[in-house]
Amino acid sequence: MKILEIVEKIAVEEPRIVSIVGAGISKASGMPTFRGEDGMWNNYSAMELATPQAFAKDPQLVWNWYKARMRILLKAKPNDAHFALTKLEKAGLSLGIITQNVDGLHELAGSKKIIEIHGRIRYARCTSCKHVQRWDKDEIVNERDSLLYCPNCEKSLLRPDVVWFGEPLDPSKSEIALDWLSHCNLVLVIGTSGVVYPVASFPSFAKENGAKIIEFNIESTPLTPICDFSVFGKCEENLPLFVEELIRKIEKSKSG
Ligand code: BV8
Repeated sequence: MKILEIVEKIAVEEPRIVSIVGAGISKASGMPTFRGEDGMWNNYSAMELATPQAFAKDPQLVWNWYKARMRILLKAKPNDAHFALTKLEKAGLSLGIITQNVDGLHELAGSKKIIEIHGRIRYARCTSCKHVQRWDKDEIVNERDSLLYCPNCEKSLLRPDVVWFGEPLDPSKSEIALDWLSHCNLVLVIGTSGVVYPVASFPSFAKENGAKIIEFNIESTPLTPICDFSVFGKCEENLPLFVEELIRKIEKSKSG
């Protein structure tokens, strides 16, 4: 179905939109996805590396993975899909973005209402005390096979400030996310394989609260069956068109 037809059919007068975002939105910015053909790293899978067990066993291997990702991220820029969500927010139509991505590209695109539900790669936190700091500096990122230690308690290892598999989400972030999902009337599910929980359960939670769901992905996912519409193709191409048509429709209905 064409984007224009979807905008006509969703028939949401005062859109209160929540965007649930995954690695696919940052693909066009050069960031590798987790499960795509580029999702592997040195023959390891993210599932093996993004865990507390992997870090306990070989912190250097895990830090080398994050440094490899950061070297790509330092050259990455937000793409048209990120900017489309910023436009949605500026038009007053977005309750917020719930992103599984840790790359910080939504903030760089100018979005303000963001929940980084799986954390943020540009920060490192101490494994013992409460110290948190940025680490995305060239001298750190390019120094291979070196670990980061806490300058505050001076003994413990720093770890990436992200949520690994088997770790709980930040309850305060989950609470805000569920509040948004209870009050929204339209969810955009963008560039996510819909396999990582609990975020993969968020679209159906919103649907139970009466929201319509639109998926933007290059292929169908386990979430496709619960979506009211699926826009197949690159989100960096389709999402800007959708946002433009939606804003145009609302402005037209306001001007009578
Ligand atoms: C939790 C941060 C409970 C790190 C990430 C056994 C033991 C323990 C837990 C579990 C278990 N079995 C299941 C679980 C739960 C587990 C889980 O869901 N596992 C799955 C895989 C089976 N979840 C957890 O562990 C979560 N915590 O459950 O805690 C708990 C409670 C109390 C006490 C203790 C524990 C925590 C999950 C968070 C993991 N951290 N990231 C880092 O980034 O380094 S997840 C990681 O995957 C990223 O955040 C990533 O975003 C996320 C999901 O992947 P996607 O974003 O969807 O990316 P993916 O590559 O998969 O897909 C890309 C999509 O884009 C594709 O669909 C593709 O078609 C599409 N695409 C590509 N290009 C484009 C495009 N679409 C549009 N346009 C394009 N151009």
